[in-house]
Amino acid sequence: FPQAVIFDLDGVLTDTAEFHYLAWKQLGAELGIEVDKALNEQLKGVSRLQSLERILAAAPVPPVLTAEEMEHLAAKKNAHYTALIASVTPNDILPGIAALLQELRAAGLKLAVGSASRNAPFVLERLGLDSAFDYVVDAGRIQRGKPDPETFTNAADHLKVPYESCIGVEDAAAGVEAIKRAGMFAVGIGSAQTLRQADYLVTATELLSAEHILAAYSR
Ligand code: B16
Ligand code: MG
Repeated sequence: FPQAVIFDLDGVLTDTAEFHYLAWKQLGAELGIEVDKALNEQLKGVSRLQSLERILAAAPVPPVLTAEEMEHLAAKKNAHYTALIASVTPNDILPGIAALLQELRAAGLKLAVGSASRNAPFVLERLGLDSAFDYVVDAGRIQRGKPDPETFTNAADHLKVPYESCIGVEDAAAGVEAIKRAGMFAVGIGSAQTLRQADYLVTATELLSAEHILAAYSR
């Protein structure tokens, strides 16, 4: 029986994935680089600096920047992003998530957030979910972001749960890969095309239920 469920934040608990997209799009426009949906798919779950590297690499003539210039651009994107998330409220918790958290708790499972976002504590607070989890991964302390498994193994280590007894929930290809490399059961939210490695897949959060997830895990 599983003992813990580790949730991604952006795109799983709430749709801040859209805000990340808009913020990168805005930064891209300032740099003359088109950030479209396909490029954005490559940024999901990926850290701020790595996302910036991928955007710059997509430029017709990729600019060569110093570490300082990179930091400056990343800070600019974050300013766009924090302006957008200031308006998040508990109404922005994605459909089905609040009920799912309650069901999993009732089933005795530990709950954690495994987000690559340094803004995760603020977003959780805005959502009114700051006390809903036993542990929130501090992205600032993770050495290697998704698709490296560290985000998920860090949560499991803190919860003192073996990796094979953990379930990870993700909307990003990099995130599902991280869960699988951690040796955990992967629940994907999205299309089978993007999330090929998921052990159990739904197309939207409202289709998630503790009963279905636990049944899929035990199969
Ligand atoms: P920040 P997740 C990830 O969060 C986002 O999917 C990704 O788009 C973002 O670049 C990354 O967090 C870093 O976020 O700039 O706020 O530190 O999906 O792992 O919850
Ligand atoms: Mg995500």
